[in-house]
Amino acid sequence: MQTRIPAVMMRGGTSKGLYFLADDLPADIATRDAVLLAAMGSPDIRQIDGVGGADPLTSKVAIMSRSTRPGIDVDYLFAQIVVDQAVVDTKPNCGNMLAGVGPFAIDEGLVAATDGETTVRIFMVNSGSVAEARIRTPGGVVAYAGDARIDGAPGTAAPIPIGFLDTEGSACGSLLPTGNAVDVIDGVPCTLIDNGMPVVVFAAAAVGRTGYESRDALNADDALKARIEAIRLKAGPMMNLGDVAKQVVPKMTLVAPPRAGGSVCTRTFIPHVCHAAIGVLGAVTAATACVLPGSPAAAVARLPEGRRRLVSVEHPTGEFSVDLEMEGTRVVRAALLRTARRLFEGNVLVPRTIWAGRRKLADAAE
Ligand code: NQM
Repeated sequence: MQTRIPAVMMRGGTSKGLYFLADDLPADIATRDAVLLAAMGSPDIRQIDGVGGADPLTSKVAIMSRSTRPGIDVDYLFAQIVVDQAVVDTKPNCGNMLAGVGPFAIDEGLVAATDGETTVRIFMVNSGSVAEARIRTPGGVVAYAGDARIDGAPGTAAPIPIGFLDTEGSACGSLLPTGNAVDVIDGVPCTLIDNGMPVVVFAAAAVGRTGYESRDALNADDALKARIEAIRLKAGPMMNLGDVAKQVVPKMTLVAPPRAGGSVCTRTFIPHVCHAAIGVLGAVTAATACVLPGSPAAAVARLPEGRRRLVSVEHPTGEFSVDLEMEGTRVVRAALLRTARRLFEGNVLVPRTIWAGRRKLADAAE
């Protein structure tokens, strides 16, 4: 016997995962996590017994509910389902899955659409901060088709502009949890920073790499991965994250001078696999490191001047433009463009031994 749980699979930006209504999942967190692991098929490197895509970028879950907070439409909780470990990490946020939240909320009737465009104000539970997404809704219905292109996802789709206001210190308590623009760990000058995502930013050259290596080459580079993990484990407590051995933060971003007309070149480990592109809040945070005087990122970045700065973050499959609004040297607002698409709708099934479901037993499926 299995339990059917209503779920929608969506591409959000350059990620993909299951979107749930909170009311359809167990209220008890341990049971919820067991359900999510079973749904995705973790722990298993192929996730063969679940619907996860056997990659951190496709092993993600978004849990939504109507918000009771003033001025907010929907609460969004993100969960990273670790592929090869029985770990569900709700510490980090995910700005890519965030792109699917507005369309999902409208499609599921959590938010009433207006004709033309609907602004959805989203409380991001993981980070305690707010994002505002603008969704195209001609005739009050979500339009997924459009002409916006983002690197890391093929084709074009309707644009979803997203603005972030209060992302500083999302998990670490402050933008620079050590108070420094530079901390030296294992001989490598690093910036320990959190503008929406805890990230350790350091020069690729400081670990003997160019920063232009392919994702595959970096994923095969065991010596580099071991060195980066040693730095990460030391950075975690310094960033107020405690022991991060079983957490997917901080992310680790190598920076190098831009070489494709952008502002900075990046390679990001999330944290044990190199990202095919770069995370959304990871990119906001890396861009923020670039405008930080004296940081390793500032040393290699080529930035525009002014109060509004479009920082083009190069990554393995293209670039990600982050629009930073500055007050002096401080970033007060970040905006960017994503797309999303509803891919599959129905029920995901988990063994009844894991959860018998909210509804009466007769509703459980064979
Ligand atoms: O940084 C991957 C992604 C992410 C996270 C990761 C993200 C973000 O690209 O906001 O979107 O860094 O694990 O989906």
